[in-house]
Amino acid sequence: MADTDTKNRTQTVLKTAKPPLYKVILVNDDFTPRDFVVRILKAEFRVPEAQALGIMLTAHTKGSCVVAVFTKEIAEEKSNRATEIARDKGYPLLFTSEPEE
Ligand code: TYC
Repeated sequence: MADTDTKNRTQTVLKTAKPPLYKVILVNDDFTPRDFVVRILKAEFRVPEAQALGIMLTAHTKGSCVVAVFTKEIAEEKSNRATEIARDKGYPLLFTSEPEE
């Protein structure tokens, strides 16, 4: 009997799903000084000066600009933190996050 036993040799290969990514978006307003926007991009998102200037100008002229892409949790954390720092200084500067298409 024992030698007629069969074994199910089907293997399940588990693939690690990649976490969905979220964009952090900088939103334009009429009140926050340009140099403050550049400073916060450098300090909170580790963006180099020239790139920070480019992101700020794009948001300023087009209404918004993608700053960077992170996992959901990090994107939300960073946009909330940067927005709060601006609020503390009395500026209406807004960072939001949304899923990448
Ligand atoms: N529009 C602001 C000004 O003219 C500067 C600014 C740029 C503010 C980008 C927010 O996301 C922003 N002072």
